[in-house]
Amino acid sequence: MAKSTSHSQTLEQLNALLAERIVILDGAMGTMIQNHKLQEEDYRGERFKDWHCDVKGNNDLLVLSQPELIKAIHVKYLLGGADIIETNTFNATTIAMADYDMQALSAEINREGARIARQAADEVAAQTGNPRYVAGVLGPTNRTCSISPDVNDPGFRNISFDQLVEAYVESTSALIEGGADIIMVETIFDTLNAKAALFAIETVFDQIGERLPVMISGTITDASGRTLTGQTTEAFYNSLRHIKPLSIGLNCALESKELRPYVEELSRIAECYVSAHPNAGLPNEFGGYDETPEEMAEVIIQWAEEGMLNIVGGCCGSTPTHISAIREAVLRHAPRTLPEIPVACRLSGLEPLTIDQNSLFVNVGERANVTGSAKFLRLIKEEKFEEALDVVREQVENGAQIIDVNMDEGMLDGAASMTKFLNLIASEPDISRVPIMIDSSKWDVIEAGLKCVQGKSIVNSISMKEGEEAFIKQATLVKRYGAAAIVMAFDEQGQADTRARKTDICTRAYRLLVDVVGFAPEDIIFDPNIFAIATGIDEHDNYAVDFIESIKDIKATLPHAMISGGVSNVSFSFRGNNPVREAIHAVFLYHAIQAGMDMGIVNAGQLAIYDDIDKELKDKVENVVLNLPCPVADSSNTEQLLDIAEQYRGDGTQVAKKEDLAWRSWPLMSACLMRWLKALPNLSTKTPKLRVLKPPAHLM
Ligand code: THG
Repeated sequence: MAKSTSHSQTLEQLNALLAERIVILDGAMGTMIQNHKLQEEDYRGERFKDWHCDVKGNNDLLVLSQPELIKAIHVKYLLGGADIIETNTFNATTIAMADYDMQALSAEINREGARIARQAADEVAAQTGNPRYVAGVLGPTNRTCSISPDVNDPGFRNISFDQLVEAYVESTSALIEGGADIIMVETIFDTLNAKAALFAIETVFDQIGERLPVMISGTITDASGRTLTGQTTEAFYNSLRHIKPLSIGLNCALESKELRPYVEELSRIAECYVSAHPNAGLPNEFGGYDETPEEMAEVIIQWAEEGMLNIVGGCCGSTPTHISAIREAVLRHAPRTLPEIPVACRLSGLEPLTIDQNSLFVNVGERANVTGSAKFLRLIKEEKFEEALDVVREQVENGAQIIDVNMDEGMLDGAASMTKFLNLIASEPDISRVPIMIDSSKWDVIEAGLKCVQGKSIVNSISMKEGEEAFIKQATLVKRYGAAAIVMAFDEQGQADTRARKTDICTRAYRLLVDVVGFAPEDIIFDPNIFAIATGIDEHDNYAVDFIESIKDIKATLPHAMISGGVSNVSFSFRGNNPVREAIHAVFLYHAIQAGMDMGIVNAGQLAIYDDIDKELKDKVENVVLNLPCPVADSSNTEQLLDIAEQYRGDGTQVAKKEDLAWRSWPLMSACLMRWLKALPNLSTKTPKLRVLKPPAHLM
């Protein structure tokens, strides 16, 4: 029986119900099926009596072989007071069905599972006069996209993002065909699997030209409060918010008592409704669950009293009696009111990273870049991944809050290298606690990267260099993968170099992103291009000023958009002289941050402090960065800086003008820089006065 109401009407009804009271979800299917003590032949039924392998335990198959039994369980939950029932399709993806060699039945099981639930819901709705809803369930599958099944090979995966998407597209379409009102992604162990499910759901919504409400429910697997793949509750939410779910919640694993702090956390941070469906206690020695309906209701009533809940039901071990008791207990309490959550860029690795107006400058570590670090390139080429990971770890230890990863080098297979390295990073919790910035000028490399990260990452970068159509297409995908994006000030004419061009291009990109793509403005990070200054070419003299001035324009006119840039670019003309480069970075950042720069790709741990820079050096650098009139007749700021640059080089052979070598006391003079300096070949002390250096194109 097909429903007569449209999906948008259903959503309206559901929203009205959620505004009015706590909504009741059903309980466990497995426990109810177990009570029937079904045998192999019961699972097979008539249709599968000759199936070539055992199917006992394939509970989802029962929608085909024992449809009446499954429908009767749904009816019990509905009569017990469930407003929403979940389809019996937890393991019905092609991936999980492969255990029984039944992958070809996946679509049919999902469709029938939804149809049976729909019939039950509509019949009870007609009897009782209040509407009931069907949540089409997508389970986690039996494979994890973020974890290697082989302890000796942490970069290995036995399932890919694309395979998951394909399976979830099939399940989702079938659930909707069968009559589901809601799509529910539940018991999420691995957020990357869930991101694939959301990607698939969006793909199907696109195909059918309609959207259904989406419920998301994760699983905290231990008392430390993390998912199986190591995310905290907030990091988990940040990874999945992009689909604008109807609700976010937690289910399974912990008993209700232990689940509480995490439901409370979601209740505090989520702008959508919050759900919980805990187990009826922990499994006993026989695998059963002992918490009585009264015991379970007693814990849950406290959550309701404190206004934490919008949707509540039960997971393993719960029965219609549990659901009735919970309903009885919570209905006296008002539902949680949706909080006003301030707009902010909310990223995550294993842990959340929120960037808002009050945030300090965010450091993005630049060293995991094959074009930006000779050492990193060598390590990747030689497949010395342990050492390459050490480079990244060192960045995080030195204060990088995000890690930029770039594999754009002619000799490398960019997509394969990106995949390999991000998979390796995923198994290093001390690195993967921070969000990843996927850096490539090639879209296929970016997309390969997006398929490896469970957190909310940043794409670096997209732009209008190939026109609006390609830009819109890429931005739509970035949104679907749930990432923020760096948008370069780059259009069909090329990279913007003046303040006016920078501001104009960013404004045009912003309007397309926000108005056409529906991109969240707080997920837009503009990079108005940091180019090298003091190169000896007059046209380059105002580059830093143009960048800084454009920040002010963008911040004043494009709400919530942020600003980033590759800071080390600005000092390319002083390559080989790190102390001077660091001074240029410090002065540049001092002014750019004041203008509103939110984050930058930097050599974390080697950032000098503006106030600590030797006065003479600082003045000359300031003249260069701000393109001030040169105080010396017949000279230039660049020449003036070059004049003193050598005495700051710091290779030990130069005679410093002053005994106190300011840079030596800089906090940035870390062991790693000292090593780097020692490794330098003996550079000639006779540096030509004016070096005209062009920064390599790939770094600009
Ligand atoms: N904007 C955006 N992304 C970017 C850039 C940008 N990504 C790449 C680059 N520019 C930012 N990253 C770096 C990394 C390293 C250096 C500069 C920018 C660098 N490296 C030393 C050098 O080349 O002298 C490396 C020396 C070595 O150790 O081998 O300066 O602008 N969105």
